[in-house]
Amino acid sequence: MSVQALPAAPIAATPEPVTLSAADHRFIHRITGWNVGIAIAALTIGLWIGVLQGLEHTGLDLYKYLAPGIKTYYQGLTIHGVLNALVWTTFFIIGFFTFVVANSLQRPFRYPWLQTAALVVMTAGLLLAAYPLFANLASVLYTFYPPMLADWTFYLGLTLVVVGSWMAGWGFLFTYGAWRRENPGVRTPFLALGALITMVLWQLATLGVAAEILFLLLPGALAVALENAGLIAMGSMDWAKSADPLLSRSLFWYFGHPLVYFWLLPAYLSWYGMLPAQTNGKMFSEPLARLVFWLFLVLSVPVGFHHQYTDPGIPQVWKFIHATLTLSLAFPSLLTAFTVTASLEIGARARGGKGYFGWIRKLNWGNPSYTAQNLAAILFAFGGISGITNASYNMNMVVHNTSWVPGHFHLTVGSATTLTFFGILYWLLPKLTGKKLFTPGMALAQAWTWFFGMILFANSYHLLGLHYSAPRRSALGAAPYVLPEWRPFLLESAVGIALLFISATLFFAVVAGTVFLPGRKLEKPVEMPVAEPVSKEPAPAWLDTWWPWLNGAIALIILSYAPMLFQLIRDAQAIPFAPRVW
Ligand code: HAS
Repeated sequence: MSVQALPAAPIAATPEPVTLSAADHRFIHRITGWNVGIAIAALTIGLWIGVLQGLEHTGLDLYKYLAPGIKTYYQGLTIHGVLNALVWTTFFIIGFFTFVVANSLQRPFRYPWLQTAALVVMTAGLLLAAYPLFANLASVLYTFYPPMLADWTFYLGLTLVVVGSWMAGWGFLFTYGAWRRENPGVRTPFLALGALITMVLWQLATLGVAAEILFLLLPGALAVALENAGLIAMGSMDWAKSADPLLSRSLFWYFGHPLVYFWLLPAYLSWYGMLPAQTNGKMFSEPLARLVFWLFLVLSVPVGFHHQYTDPGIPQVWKFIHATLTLSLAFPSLLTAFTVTASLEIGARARGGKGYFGWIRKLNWGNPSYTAQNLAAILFAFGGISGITNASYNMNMVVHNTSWVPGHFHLTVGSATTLTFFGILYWLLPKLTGKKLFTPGMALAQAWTWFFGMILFANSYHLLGLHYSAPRRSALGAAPYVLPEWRPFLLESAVGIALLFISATLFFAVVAGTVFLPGRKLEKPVEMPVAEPVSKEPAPAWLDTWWPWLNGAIALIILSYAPMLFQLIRDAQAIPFAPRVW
């Protein structure tokens, strides 16, 4: 038989591209809306307690009048940290990415039930964790270091929030897989790619905290609960009621530092891929933006020991390796600083901006969504400087466990992330509700008051920590060691807190007015801002290929963690959990 006569091999047909129907849009809006709504509700409580927290430091303890349910300073601090740092961020990011992934790929979710189930599991977890927080059964701070032990519902609740977020991420990845089959050879849109990389980073990062909770903390908490309920004999599960604090802390910080990039990358996604479009700009370099996200995937995890420079039991060489990797992790952020600024400059010059710096005035400062995000980026430049200071071993010895650290993270997660998320909401809420923003002027005032409030607050905390070693996580209002020299800084922080309180009130007024006030229908629909790249050339294929980056990330994690974790597990010394002291 000749070759020509052979029957033709069946060619795998490329599935027809699918687009979003009106019903798909409604579904995406619903899931996004619920996630974002829950995030804002958590933030409302978290910010209110934050204000009381800050005022306590200045000697003004208003807890008993304004939050009588909160029994101790540490209960307040735990609720503030968990709701703001863990709940507000995670729910907002899942909601935002739900919107971004579907709209960027222009494709409905492959398994919509998975996105719904993710929301249900996350919400159930949040409710379960909220109970011990408010009942004062889990005042262990958001880092929950043993030997402190919270009620089992706290750990199980947090686990469910994480598992739910994994399910949302799997849903994004299945959808991406389907899109990829329908669009062979096409570059993944930048916004979808950035969101997917962030979710894969989250999967890698959360393995540490999952191991800590499932193997070290939850069994102990369950043992205590079962004994107290008389369901098992006293002492029958003593093996579970202890853990090695150093191993626990190491697993926590394996997760704890990439966690901060899980908070940051959605902001970067918006600064790179959306913000330029809001000021007539273009993406200065799309390939570079992709490279930055891949670098974060590779470098974000193997740095956790920089939170443990003062921990005995971690040999210096591992601290040195993690310090070096941390400083290289600043590189993609420095790239971001220059390229995002260049993208915005393109816009400002298109709007008539002139001169070396004069163009800055022509940026879209009248738009609250734009302004909030640009102010967030400016604050992050300072948060980045204090981060690099923290990462430098000898400087860390000066500032570790002082108020410098809350100064740092209020400029990062409290500003770069949170103020950017506010800015995103100022276009996303009108998009979801079909109603005008209530009101652009109020939203602008919100962004500026947050900006100045955070400058004062973070500056005073940084200086108190640097000059006077004022401790973090301490009820300074009741502390006998507060020196008169601290007073001006505490006063400065109080002015900052007052501005932040005004800002938070304005934020909630904008949200409530937009969502609940009747009428106010948009004349024309809001579109998701998408910045066009300057160059029409597609990004190189190696910047749209997962395996080298994912393998690199896993290899680096193994090299930088496996030997030390092996040693920590081998030498583990179980210390009994402490009785509850709060
Ligand atoms: Fe951090 C502690 C090191 C970034 C959050 N960090 C914390 C804690 C939190 C936190 C919550 O090495 C406390 C944890 C606890 O409870 O104990 N951090 C760093 C380093 C970076 C860094 C090196 N941190 C972040 C981000 C966070 C965050 C981001 C949240 C979102 N951090 C540390 C260390 C500790 C630490 C130690 C432990 C301290 C201790 O001893 O306990 C870097 O990623 C920072 C790099 C950033 C830059 C800035 C680039 C600037 C940009 C803005 C550009 C501006 C524009 C505007 C575009 C180099 C991108 C242009 C303006 C126009 C007008 C056009």
